[in-house]
Amino acid sequence: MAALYLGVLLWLQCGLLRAAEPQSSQNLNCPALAGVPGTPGHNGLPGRDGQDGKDGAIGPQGEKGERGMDVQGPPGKAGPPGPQGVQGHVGFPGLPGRPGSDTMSLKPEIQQLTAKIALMEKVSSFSTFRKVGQRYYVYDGLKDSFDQGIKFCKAAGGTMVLPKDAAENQGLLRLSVASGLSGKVFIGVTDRQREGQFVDVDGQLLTFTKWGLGQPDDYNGGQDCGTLLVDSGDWDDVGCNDPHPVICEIEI
Ligand SMILES: [Ca+2]
Repeated sequence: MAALYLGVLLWLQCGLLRAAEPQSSQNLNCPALAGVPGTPGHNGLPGRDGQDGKDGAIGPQGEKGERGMDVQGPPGKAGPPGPQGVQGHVGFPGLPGRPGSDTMSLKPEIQQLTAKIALMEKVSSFSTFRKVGQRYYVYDGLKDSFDQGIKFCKAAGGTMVLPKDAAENQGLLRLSVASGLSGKVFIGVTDRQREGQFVDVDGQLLTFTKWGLGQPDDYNGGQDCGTLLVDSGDWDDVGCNDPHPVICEIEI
């Protein structure tokens, strides 16, 4: 009650001073009387989310878990091989085998026939061929040097033709005529290693010859390879690089 009385007294004093000296009374610290409280304002909008807090302290260790199921895991890798064992005992003898069939005993003959058929197919691939003795004389239109003829016949699975007797010489003559050839055809004889001594392509001495009259004459010193004259069947030596028809013989 005393405080309220002092307050009202101080307010009245300040009011008098303001009326007398309006300028100086601006700096007076006069209390103001409290008015009637107004109605409360509306609630403001919610503030923004705050920043994440710091991680909390590590919690206490949990309780021990229950024992897992007893399931066998997958097998591990194979280990290194062990040392060699002791040799075992000799086993009992086996039972006697069954008698061989006819197919087994015929096997070599079948192989021979198969090989002959393969050679016959090769022979028949030439444009003309003729069976002479145990061999086939074949011609395929090649006209070349003596050395190229040797290579050609070797690649064909045979050798350059060389009659071994009068019948084979006649057979070569007939094949040449049947092939429409004329002039001379190469035969596998040469005296390049030793002048005047004709040998076959393997270097073996000849067992049969059919040289024409006055042949071989090594005309002008440049005739070291043999030919057969198609018109007579006689032999003549010619230049090895001269091109002549090449006839091969293939043994079946
Ligand atoms: Ca000659």
